[in-house]
Amino acid sequence: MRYYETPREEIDYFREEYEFLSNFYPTKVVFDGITYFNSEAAYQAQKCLHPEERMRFARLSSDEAKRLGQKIERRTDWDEVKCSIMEKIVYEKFIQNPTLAQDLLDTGNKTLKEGNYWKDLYWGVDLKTGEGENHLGKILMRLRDYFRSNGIPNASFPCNSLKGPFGGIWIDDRDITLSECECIVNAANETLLGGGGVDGAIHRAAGSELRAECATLGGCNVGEAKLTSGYKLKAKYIIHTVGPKYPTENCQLNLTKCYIESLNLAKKNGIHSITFPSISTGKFSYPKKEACRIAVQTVKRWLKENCDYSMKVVFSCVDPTIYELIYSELKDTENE
Ligand code: AR6
Repeated sequence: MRYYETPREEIDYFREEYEFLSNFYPTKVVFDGITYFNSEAAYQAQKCLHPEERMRFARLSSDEAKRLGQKIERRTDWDEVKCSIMEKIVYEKFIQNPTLAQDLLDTGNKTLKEGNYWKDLYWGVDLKTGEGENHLGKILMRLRDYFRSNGIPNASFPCNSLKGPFGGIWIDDRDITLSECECIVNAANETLLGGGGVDGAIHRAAGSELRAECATLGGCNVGEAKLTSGYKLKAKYIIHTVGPKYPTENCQLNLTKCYIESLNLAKKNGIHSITFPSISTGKFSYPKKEACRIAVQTVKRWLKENCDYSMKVVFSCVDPTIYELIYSELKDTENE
């Protein structure tokens, strides 16, 4: 009888209901400041000799990522570090997706093996012979034990952590209304009574009480900021700032002011975590590259000048172009 024909109390084929155990399973995972569409892409990206190349993996399917991983120039210590990197990524995948962590726990005490036909005897086992080191299965079983003893921890997802890969600054590709920070910033207009874009999304998610409070504030000038409650949002507060239209007189200065005034107002109110949208880059047509440069440089300068105050800053970038621009600006200025 061949190995795969014997009845076994184990899960040795990561497909169908057990596909979530595979790194090819399509679920977002944030790793080292980059959001990937699957853990395979996150893993392959870590092979890069030049870290700035990791972004190339961010939007790839698992197959595409695997292929690109075979082509890029590889870091020299890869063989020594790959197993511990894999463990970290798989851990992040599960804690960032707690329903998957629960599914992992539900596999009970069954042995987990990545059975395959493609002769990967390192991460899995050969489905015909049962031979292989099964490192992925071992990682999964270790995590399962860990979750069983300690519960499923809160995600160390950027939004819950005060430490970021860029000195306290994080990038998030989700809608700003989902932010778990204490405060989100709204790219509003001078009336503060709502509008389209991110403003519309925030008003919709916060509910009508927000508009009622905004109506008492007497509007807001370009480059200034005002605080309200967050109402139905997870965020306790909203800071409304009005970005400049492009092109207008002093638009660069006014865009800089939006970030500074928002951060000052947050600090004044004892806020320690804040999520920004990319102010003025939508309806107000500010060129994205320049706006992202201003955003990153201004925030970094403010954090430096206020280093006695703990503040986590998240850039919410639903637009992939903005995401990439903010990321490269952060990377380029990493050592400044
Ligand atoms: N989460 C995060 N970012 C978002 C979201 C969201 N839900 N929705 C859009 N963005 P815009 P502005 C991004 O037009 O240019 C309003 O009508 C979007 O991809 O919202 O400052 C106000 O009432 C873009 O990169 O703001 C004002 O009249 C960025 O947010 C005017 O628009 C800003 O786009 C303000 O224009």
